[in-house]
Amino acid sequence: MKLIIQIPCYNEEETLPGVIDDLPHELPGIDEIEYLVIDDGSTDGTVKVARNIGVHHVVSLGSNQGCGAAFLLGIRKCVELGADIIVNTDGDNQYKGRCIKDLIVPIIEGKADIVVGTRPIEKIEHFSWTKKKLQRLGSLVARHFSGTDVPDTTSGFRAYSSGAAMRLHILNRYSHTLETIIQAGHMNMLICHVHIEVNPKTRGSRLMSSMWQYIWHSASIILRSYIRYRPMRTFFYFSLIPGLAGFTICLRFLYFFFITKSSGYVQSLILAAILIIIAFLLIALGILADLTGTNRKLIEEILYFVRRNQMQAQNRKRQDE
Ligand SMILES: Nc1nc2c(ncn2[C@@H]2O[C@H](COP(=O)(O)OP(=O)(O)O)[C@@H](O)[C@H]2O)c(=O)[nH]1
Ligand SMILES: [Mg+2]
Repeated sequence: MKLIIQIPCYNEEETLPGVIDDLPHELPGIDEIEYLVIDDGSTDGTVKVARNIGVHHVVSLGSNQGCGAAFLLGIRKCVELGADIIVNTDGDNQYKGRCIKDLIVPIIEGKADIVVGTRPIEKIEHFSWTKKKLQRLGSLVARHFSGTDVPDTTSGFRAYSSGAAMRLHILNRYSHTLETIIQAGHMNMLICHVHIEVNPKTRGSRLMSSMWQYIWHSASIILRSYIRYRPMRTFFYFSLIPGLAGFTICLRFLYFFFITKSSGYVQSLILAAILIIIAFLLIALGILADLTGTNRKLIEEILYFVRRNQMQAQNRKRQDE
């Protein structure tokens, strides 16, 4: 079995040597371990440092495209390089490399497609009270929308089987953590979690520079990912707001019209009609999105088979050499 540990990096020249130093060189059940650094348009010496400290592979996005884009390039490259298991960790030395041995066990045993490292959030001293509560709330919402029971959905310390890596797509550039959990949940992948430890803070989070930016990004990722997988249900829920309001106003009009024999309230009848039309339009949008979603699922399936065939051809070529 081949394990590739990937590290998306944006200006991590200072902390990268510590990350690599901490990574395992051998692990039970693993024949080969390699490291891959994904340079996300770093302007410091990240690439040079990575090459000097013996990182096996360095790929570059060319310009800064965000952690989500870097993660996606990484998993595609790992599959191309013949990885059976891919571990993703941060370039800021946030996660302890020694926990990788626990992270990969459920995949080696065939019990999971994705294993998420659960941080001891309440015990992390450098996390503020607000950050701890936000992480808990984010995880609660993401668990609900993904239908999974992952306690720490924003942890970037994870192991993926090559099968899971071939199926996943990251459409947002900002972060991969929430989108992959929601996708994996709706694709019925086996997701489990193990407890991990974290290192003391090396620098502040760059992904969470402000609380409002974090909430905005996370909410939009969760909502957009959910709409992609459950469009009919989402638009139906949206339609309930104007639908119920329109229906109530309509009842009020009918009450006055038939019971009190009042001929007024035409404005409210117009408002009710507009709200009910909006509700029907939202349902129609849901049906259209659902039909588009069916096509997307077929395309995902085709892409998976293309990637799998490519991987098998590459593995055969490697064995022949
Ligand atoms: N902030 C940020 N991180 C990036 C970017 N591209 C890749 N990364 C890497 O993504 C990982 C996670 O970023 P980090 O700031 O540690 O986020 P946090 O762990 O969620 O607080 C690090 O290894 C970064 O080097 C980017 O555009 N912005
Ligand atoms: Mg980090």
